[in-house]
Amino acid sequence: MKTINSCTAYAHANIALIKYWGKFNLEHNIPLVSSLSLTLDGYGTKTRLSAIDEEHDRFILNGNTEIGPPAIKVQRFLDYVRAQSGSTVRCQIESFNNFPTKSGLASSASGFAALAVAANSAYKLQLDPQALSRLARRGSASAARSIFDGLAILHGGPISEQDAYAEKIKDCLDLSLVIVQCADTEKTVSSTDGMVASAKYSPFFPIFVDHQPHDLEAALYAIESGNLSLLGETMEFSTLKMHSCCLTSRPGFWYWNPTTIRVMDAVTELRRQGAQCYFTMDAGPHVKVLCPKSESQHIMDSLKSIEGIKSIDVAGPGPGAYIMSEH
Ligand code: 2P0
Repeated sequence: MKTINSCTAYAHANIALIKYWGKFNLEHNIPLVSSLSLTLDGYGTKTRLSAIDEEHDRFILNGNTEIGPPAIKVQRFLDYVRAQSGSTVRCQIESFNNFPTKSGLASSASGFAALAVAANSAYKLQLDPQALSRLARRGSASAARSIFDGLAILHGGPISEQDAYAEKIKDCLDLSLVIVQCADTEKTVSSTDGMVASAKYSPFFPIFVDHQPHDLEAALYAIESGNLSLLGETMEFSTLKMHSCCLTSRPGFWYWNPTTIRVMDAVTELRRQGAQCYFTMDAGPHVKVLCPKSESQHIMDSLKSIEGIKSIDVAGPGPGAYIMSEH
């Protein structure tokens, strides 16, 4: 039996500008569409992994020992790591998010990216960034993108497991996301359940999938040519198509609340007045507003008094996942 070292890793959350929604392969967690994201500074997960002499792994999230689905997901992920490494050592995983968990702020992205980096070191898998991204994807597809700093594209579609990884995209845009928290409760429909239901029931889902290559191409062209308005408009189109699939599932479901709508309204009005700002929402009620860094303070000041907002903050591009200590 091979032993393992302890390891602490850190990863930042990312927000999809062009959304992943739907699975090509549920078992290997291969997304049905490619997606594009921005890894954020300031929103992260710190994860410490250490060996324990027990029958099962122990997952402690924000100080609470998890049982049920989150613990099972982590255990399954580590079973895969152990199968790759030839080790049978069980471990304790202690994770801390510095932002709300399971609310649509991408905690599973930072969580599984940090866990992948820690497990790669502890179980001595010696994975390169592309393989690390593939490993993180098995935990949560969005986690594959948090391995990298700034903008990243995650490849999806009817592709092999080997081809389903993320890679970094270079950019010259000085982007910020104003993060508007519109609730302090956990979401009721998980992302996985939401996307599986959308694919099964929504008549709009095939349209979302059909449009994805064009949306990605437009976003990549916008990034390359420094065209923020094209990037922002394409981003809004992507999120509205994703949420249309949720609304038209059977039964329909929605991640938004009245505050979400008020913020969307305000962003649209600010744009009418000449500001460069665009909204996107994930599997939760929060609104993330894309804007140039130079306008982020003005956007934040203009939105902060909207009824129902729990907090508002600005995030810029953040670093990729990294090891903090190996003992
Ligand atoms: C994304 N989301 O591209 C999309 C947009 C939420 C909305 O990826 O099933 O936790 O574990 O692979 O990555 C959130 O879902 O889902 C997500 P699984 P994940 O960011």
